[in-house]
Amino acid sequence: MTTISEQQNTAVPRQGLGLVHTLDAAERDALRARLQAGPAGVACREAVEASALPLERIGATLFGGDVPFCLLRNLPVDALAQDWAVGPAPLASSLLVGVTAALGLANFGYVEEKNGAILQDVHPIGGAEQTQSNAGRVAFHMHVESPFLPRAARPEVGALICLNNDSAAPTRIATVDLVKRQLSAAHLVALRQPDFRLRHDQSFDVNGYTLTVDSALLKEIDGRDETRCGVHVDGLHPAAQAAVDAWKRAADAVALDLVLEPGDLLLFNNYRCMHGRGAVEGRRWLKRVYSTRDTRLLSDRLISMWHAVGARDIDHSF
Ligand SMILES: O=C(O)CCC(=O)C(=O)O
Ligand SMILES: [Fe+2]
Repeated sequence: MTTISEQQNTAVPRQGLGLVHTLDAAERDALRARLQAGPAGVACREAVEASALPLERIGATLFGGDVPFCLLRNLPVDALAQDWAVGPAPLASSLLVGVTAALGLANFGYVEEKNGAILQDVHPIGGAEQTQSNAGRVAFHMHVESPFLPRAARPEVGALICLNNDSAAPTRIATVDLVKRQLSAAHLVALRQPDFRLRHDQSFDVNGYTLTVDSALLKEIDGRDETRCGVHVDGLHPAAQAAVDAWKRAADAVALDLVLEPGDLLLFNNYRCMHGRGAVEGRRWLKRVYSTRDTRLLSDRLISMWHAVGARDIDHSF
């Protein structure tokens, strides 16, 4: 028989919210007016800088906070008609560009993913229902963006803005710190060894090749642990496989479910958080951008994965 205190001790903790900031109606309308007044680019950044968004706190949370993700709510996004289809969404696009620029981030796409698209539409796509990708409908397991690429080629920050979520599918998020706390010391030691094989994401067109890399899944960088655990990863021996299985189970167990609503913008540190998505049953449309402060591999706002894996002057060990 278990006592109540034992039950509490074994209960799985849930990821707490990082910074949440909601604009009031007047602040939202003022930001909309500023975004609509100017053309794209610099004007978006200036509109965001002039808004009521607490940019310093957002930056401090993303780059140095204990819970490095932020939910910004009630932002002015494009109103959709009843029979909307995915298409241009100038307000949502301006917000992604403006907020990331105001945080000192550079946006980029990959040459080999979605034809180099920088602002990407995230929605279910016919034929991809069963895939582990943001075009799928089945639950998308916890992952980081582009885990198979070296850190300098991975997004530092992922940004997702919601235009529609009729399906009420949750975006799931968990920090490395909280996932770590669920694991045994032996599993954590195992995750720090280069005993894991990561394979390229399905969203990349690798010209028929299979790109793999062997790496640790957990590493301390600048005093904080980071992960590069993705969906497509195998342990190279049974103890490594047991450790990654435990890691994925823990990430699933502690993840916070955020049902984004139109006007919600989620920003997360992609080195220090994992994210995923529940199953999608109805309509849904987010816009996404990858951002980074590390622009060494960027050329004309693009990273080529072939260039990244061949680059001599970056760390390829993690
Ligand atoms: O659709 C979501 O909520 C998240 C999907 C995702 O993981 C992504 O687009 O990177
Ligand atoms: Fe993702």
